[in-house]
Amino acid sequence: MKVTVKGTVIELVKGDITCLDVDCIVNAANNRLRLGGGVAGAIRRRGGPEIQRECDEIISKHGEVPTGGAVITGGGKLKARYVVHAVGPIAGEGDEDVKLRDATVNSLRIAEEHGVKSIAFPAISTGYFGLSKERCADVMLPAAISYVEGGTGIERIVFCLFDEETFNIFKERLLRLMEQHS
Ligand code: AR6
Repeated sequence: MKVTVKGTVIELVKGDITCLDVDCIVNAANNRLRLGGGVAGAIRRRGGPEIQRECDEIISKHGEVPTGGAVITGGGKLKARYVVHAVGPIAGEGDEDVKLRDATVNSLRIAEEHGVKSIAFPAISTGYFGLSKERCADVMLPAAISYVEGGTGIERIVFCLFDEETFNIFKERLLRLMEQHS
């Protein structure tokens, strides 16, 4: 499913984010940038050890990444040239919506600063971090739309959802947002 907002395509796809042909993919990261399971595990396996090495370098120079923050590394052996590591909230820690919105917007911002034209997000915080998929869609989709409405050089924003259930939740939310929009 695809919609266009102010010239930028916002697209929903189902599948494995590490297989996408985009300039940049977003990792659902933790504060210490340790590539664990879920999306991070897939990135580690498919992208090779270079990505973790770059993450370790960032941590040793700048310390932990705050929740809601995002940093960027190369894409190692992935098709994507860059990986943005966005730290989403853990369910129950408080201010989850604000932190998830910040993680989304900060990812778009740092990607744009690196000249990225196409970027793919997973449903951040909805795996190991335990946030509901509905809540994630309610935060990430409006955050991306309002970022685009502010004007951007990014041409394509993909939400890559791992399963049918998550895809359908995002689709329903995006359709509703577009109705409000028109
Ligand atoms: N492509 C797209 N989506 C995926 C993929 C994939 N290859 N694999 C899983 N998902 P998670 P979080 C979905 O756990 O909740 C890690 O250990 C998954 O079904 O990756 O933010 C990190 O190192 C879920 O809907 O991220 C962190 O410590 C969504 O992606 C921590 O987990 C996010 O699941 C981050 O937890």
